[in-house]
Amino acid sequence: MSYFENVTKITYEGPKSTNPLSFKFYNPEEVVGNKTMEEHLRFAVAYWHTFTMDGSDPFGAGNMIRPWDRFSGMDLAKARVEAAFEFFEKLNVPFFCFHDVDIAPEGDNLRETFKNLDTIVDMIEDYMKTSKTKLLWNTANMFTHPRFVHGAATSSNADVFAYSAAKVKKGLEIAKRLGAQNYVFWGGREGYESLLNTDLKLEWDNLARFYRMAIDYAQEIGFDGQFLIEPKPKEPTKHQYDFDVATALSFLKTYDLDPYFKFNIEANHATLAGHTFEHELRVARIHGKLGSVDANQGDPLLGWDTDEFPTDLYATTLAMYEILKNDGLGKGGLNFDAKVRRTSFEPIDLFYAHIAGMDSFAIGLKTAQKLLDDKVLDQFIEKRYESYTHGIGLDIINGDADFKKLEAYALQLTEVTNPSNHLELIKSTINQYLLNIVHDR
Ligand code: XUL
Ligand code: CO
Repeated sequence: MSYFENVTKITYEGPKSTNPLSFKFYNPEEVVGNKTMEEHLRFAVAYWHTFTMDGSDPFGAGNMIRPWDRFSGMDLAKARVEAAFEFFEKLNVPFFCFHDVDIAPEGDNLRETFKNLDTIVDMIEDYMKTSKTKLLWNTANMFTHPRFVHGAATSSNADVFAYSAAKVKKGLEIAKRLGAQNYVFWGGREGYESLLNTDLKLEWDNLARFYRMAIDYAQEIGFDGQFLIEPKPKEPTKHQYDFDVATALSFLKTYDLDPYFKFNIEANHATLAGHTFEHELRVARIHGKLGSVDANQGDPLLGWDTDEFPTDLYATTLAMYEILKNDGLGKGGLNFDAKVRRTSFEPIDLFYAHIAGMDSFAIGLKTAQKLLDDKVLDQFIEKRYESYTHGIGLDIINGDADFKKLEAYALQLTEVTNPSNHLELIKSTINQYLLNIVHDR
């Protein structure tokens, strides 16, 4: 039985192709730098957006047409697995990601929920035996159900802390069984609404206790995937604890948890935090903490997490630049935590959207590789900080300067002259590289 019968396997047809169901730039086997595109980009389909979302928003009902919608309950969960593996195969994608509640419905109690999960995980495990698509990461949804109203690990209710621990325990067992490369923690409700009634210190301590228990249990069962924290400043919570990379890193360091985690950086979370995507990637990278990416984009005119498919070539280029500088994502990948717009409600749009995202990152990859090969940004940066390579600058770097020496040096300066940054020249150079890649010159 087929869920997408009008679609055959999507292949690379090149930039001149007019076939909407083909890749114009993503050519999995093409070598860029030292790896194939498939190895560089490690694309993943997000189960929730692609197989469970119905298009509803705070003002409108679900409107998506999905071929599995004639089913319900566990039959629906099973149909989604069948559809998912057909989709992965047709899109030729190497990875997927899910929350526990995406793959199986919750039962009347936790025991039943786990039973439902076991049934579906059995089925997924079976599919994975013959599919090339692997599990990039899984996670536990600890934000949708009303029990998480006050948070999960940071809830004021210890029963909820325990419930959350049980869900993550199960999630780690599933990760181990399915060979997940990573396990993600996104604390959608780990934060506060008001400080008037919040014991901030207790909540932070509890979050650290929770992470410690997760590390211990992963070690106990021999799960060797990478733990990832996905920062987000707000939404649904007014103030989320894992606000951005810098905040989450300081939390991890305070509790001596930093050796066990890297970050899963989401583009739209970065912009919600008032940063660029590349800022978050850079901060994670320079601390050796760039683990994985939720590849999407926001809308500058809307102030929330719109989770659009990434099509901004400037953003994908600068993101891939950071990833190449990081020598790749290791166990991580580019997960399309992205949804089709409510107005794109036909099943075929799921393919169009992923193709758009994959082609956009392929262009970003090729452009970034060329920028690196030609040392374009490196040269600008080298020149800009040149004053630290000799004289007083080198003394500062080498620890051979103190305030007294610097004062003496400053006093004998007759004038301080600064060179221009030439930022517009840099931007137009990047445009030139982008257009040359797109036109294959
Ligand atoms: C929410 C979000 C999540 C995480 C996984 O903004 O990004 O889907 O990626 O829980
Ligand atoms: Co995400």
